[in-house]
Amino acid sequence: MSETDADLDRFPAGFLFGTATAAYQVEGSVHADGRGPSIWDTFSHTPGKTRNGDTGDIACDHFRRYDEDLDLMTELGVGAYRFSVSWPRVQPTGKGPASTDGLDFYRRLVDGLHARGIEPVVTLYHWDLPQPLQDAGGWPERDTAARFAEYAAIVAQALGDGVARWITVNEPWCAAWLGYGMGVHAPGLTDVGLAAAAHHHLLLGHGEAVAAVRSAVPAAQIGLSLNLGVARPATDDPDDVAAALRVDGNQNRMFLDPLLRGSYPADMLEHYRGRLPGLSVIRDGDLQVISRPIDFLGINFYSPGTVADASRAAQANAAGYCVPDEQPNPVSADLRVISVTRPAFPQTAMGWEIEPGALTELLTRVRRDYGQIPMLVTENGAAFDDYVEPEGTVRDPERIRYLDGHLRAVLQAREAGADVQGYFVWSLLDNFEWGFGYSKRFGLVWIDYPTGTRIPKESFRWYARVTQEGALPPSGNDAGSA
Ligand code: IFM
Repeated sequence: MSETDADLDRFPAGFLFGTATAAYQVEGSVHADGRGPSIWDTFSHTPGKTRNGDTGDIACDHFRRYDEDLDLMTELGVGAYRFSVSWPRVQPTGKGPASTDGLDFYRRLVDGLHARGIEPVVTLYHWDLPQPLQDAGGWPERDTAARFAEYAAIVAQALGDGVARWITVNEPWCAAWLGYGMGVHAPGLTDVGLAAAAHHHLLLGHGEAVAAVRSAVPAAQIGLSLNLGVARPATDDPDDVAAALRVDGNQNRMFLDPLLRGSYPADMLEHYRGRLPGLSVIRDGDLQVISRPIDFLGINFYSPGTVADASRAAQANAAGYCVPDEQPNPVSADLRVISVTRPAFPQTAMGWEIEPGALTELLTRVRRDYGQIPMLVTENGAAFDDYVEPEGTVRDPERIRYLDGHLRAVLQAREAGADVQGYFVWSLLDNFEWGFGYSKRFGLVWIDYPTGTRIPKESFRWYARVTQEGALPPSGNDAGSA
């Protein structure tokens, strides 16, 4: 092995290894202490919306078993735990005074983390909008951004003495486009114009929350987590190249440009003109709010994508791609694109292609196009069809290989000049995977849902070794042997 290879197994001192969860996916106890309903309670209780009708009512019971989960984190050796605060636990109706009981849960969590030497990283919004705010129109309404800023101020004042790193919004693309455009996430609407308006107000809410958190916690490090994509054209035909550019606009540039340059990309403004209310909701001064300085950019990454122009399914097929039979969703139809997959690439249980090098590509692209900004990979991980062996263990070599590959990709990106300062495995626990219910397992820890029993998987032991040594096993070693 060359010296360079050896260097690329090791992370610098201070690199933040973490793991992540989100409130609705793990907490359960949805009626405890006066918690109000969120759009995900409503959506998951609507017949046909989630796999097997699964809901987050009990989830991993983390609300009651958090102490046990904190002990698992100690064993895992992580320096940080990223969790989200449930808005309807703090403000049951989405406005008005805070629930002290609701906040107390997060206080206990923060204190428990500090007692174990683990840094809390708080996400303020991971999709559980209080239902009354949706009843008033939800994210397509400007007022929701103002309500979010109020809520952010409440949480920052309550937890600010114990939390130094804040993420305003998680994956606003999902909240806007899956929730209001494709209808596969709460609140389940299929209207591209509403999705575009929600997109803008989620970014506006982010900007307002940055100011709210900064004023309550002046020394805070504040950012947001974007699920950016790597959108490649299926062929070099100009129509496919243009299709990939439209997807890049929707997934990447419509976020990065307003946040880091203070303007929306012209091609996307043009594309969404006429989809109402759409981006007509932008008002003077909004872009200044959205582009308020942030301290880091959180990037969630799982898989790259390949797209073709909607008129070119036959050509993509002839070029060797797997082309889906089903009708494109409303957002892709509006963008006039189809997503295709490459048969040669392995996939996770979500059907997502595994290509770790795409993460390096993404991180270095952000650095190249938007300048030097500290980055954290705030989510990366994979679902596989895990099972418990008769002797009670869970062997998950594919997950170990996936994590190993993506951690190496982070090192490669750092080597290429991207300032990546940390990495969070999604997820600590198997949990409620939104529309897929409990059918998909992303955890380092197996959850036996009927009993709540936790079983650390082999990937847990593997990641514990990485966090302890600050290094990956030398490349060439079987990444699957934990
Ligand atoms: O489970 C989700 C998480 O809530 C947001 N990012 C992607 C994960 C896997 O789909």
